[in-house]
Amino acid sequence: MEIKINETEIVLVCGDITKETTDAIVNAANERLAGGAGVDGAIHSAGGPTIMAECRQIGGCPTGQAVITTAGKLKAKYVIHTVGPIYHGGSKGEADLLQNAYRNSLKLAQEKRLQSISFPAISCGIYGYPQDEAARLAMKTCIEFARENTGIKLIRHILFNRKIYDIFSAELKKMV
Ligand code: AR6
Repeated sequence: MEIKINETEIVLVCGDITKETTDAIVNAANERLAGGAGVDGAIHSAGGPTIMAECRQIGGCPTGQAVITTAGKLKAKYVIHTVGPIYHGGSKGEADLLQNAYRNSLKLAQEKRLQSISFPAISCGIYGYPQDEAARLAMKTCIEFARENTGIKLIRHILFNRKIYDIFSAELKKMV
């Protein structure tokens, strides 16, 4: 599914983010940038050790913020590492933190003058965010960003299976 907001295309696809050829891919990391399972593990294992070496230099990333490294052996040029919230029931600021993770990743890409970026479904795996609510916030934040900013021409959301693709598509359809 795809929509266009001003100059920016927002695209949802099923797939593996490590195969993406956008300028940047986003990693759903942890605050220590220590690597892990899920999409984080997949990115470090496909990209090779230089990404982790750069993460060690950076040292960490608070929840909702984003940092950037090169992308090692991946086709993308950069990896933007952001940290989504761990879901604790919804009353611990999780919604703001999740929106910040998307917004700060987009801002960083824009500052670096990147034109295209791919996101995974941040916090939708190990961090336990309810997927429909996470999808709504992801779509809302990207649409708002596209309305207010130019420069990024393509925002792709790479959903790892059909179930989460359908959840993201349903939320996007409600907004257009
Ligand atoms: N491409 C696209 N999406 C993927 C891929 C892939 N190759 N692999 C998994 N996903 P998760 P989180 C999906 O758990 O919830 C790590 O250990 C997955 O199916 O990767 O933000 C970190 O180090 C799910 O839909 O991220 C942190 O400690 C989505 O990506 C913690 O997990 C996100 O799931 C972060 O947890």
